[in-house]
Amino acid sequence: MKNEVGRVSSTMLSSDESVESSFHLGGGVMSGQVKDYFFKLLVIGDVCVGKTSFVDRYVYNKEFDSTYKTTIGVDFAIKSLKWSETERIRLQLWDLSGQERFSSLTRVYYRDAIGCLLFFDLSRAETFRTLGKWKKDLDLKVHLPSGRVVPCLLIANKCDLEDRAVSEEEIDAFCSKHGLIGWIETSVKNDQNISESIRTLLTSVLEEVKKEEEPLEREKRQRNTYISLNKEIAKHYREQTSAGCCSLGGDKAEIL
Ligand SMILES: Nc1nc2c(ncn2[C@@H]2O[C@H](COP(=O)(O)OP(=O)(O)OP(=O)(O)O)[C@@H](O)[C@H]2O)c(=O)[nH]1
Ligand SMILES: [Mg+2]
Repeated sequence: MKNEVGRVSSTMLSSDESVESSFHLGGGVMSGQVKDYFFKLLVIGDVCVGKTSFVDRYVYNKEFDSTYKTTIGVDFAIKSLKWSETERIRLQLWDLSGQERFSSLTRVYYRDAIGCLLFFDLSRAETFRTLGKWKKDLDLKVHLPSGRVVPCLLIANKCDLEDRAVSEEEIDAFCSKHGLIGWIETSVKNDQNISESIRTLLTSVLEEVKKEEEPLEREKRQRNTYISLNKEIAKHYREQTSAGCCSLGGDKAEIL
């Protein structure tokens, strides 16, 4: 499977419309036999929890690097993947800085997002305690077109480290209380559960998108049935009229 990848510099963010115009985010678009989905996913959480390392590993297959370089504002990366024989997903991953000083910009960064990876560092309890604040901010500022919250998966990163500061029970409780789709342990260092996390989130995102597409598809089907029924009725009246046994005129039948 060949995936297309690329990075867009955060300096381009000043014109965030330029990103939107090249991506019609959300529902699928048919190109030939393949349906293309364009999804914007957010990668959020405190500083130094491993968000950029995760994106670098997933998108560029980069070797793990233990040096820490904080993200300024936001960085984004794109990747295209074959989901099934008939579906392709084009992903935009928005890797946000965990620094407090950028929190006023999250409304702009979150716009049109359709899924979220919420990160914490399993070895630092303080990064777990701030998760409620991140989730609240997310739910306040972005929704699916239906008004539902965007699917959010909790990433418990750095599971390679010996000292765990948070128990599984606490993580479970957080997920049920805050309506997350679930949580998954990852280690960017050991390349553990990286693409599995994305796949888990995308499965939920696709479910949501298909739910949203359903009423539109139903309406289209009903409209087509209605049109073909009308054609049948019109044909019937035309036949009756030309046989001279119907009181309705040909014009009237055509209007139907
Ligand atoms: N042991 C271990 N270290 C990790 C793992 N993932 C990331 N790190 C290290 O954690 C540090 C922070 O990683 P980043 O990916 O830059 O963190 P970030 O969340 O993007 O931080 P900000 O951009 O400041 O918000 C780096 O030194 C990484 O090498 C992991 O799975 N295990
Ligand atoms: Mg970063």
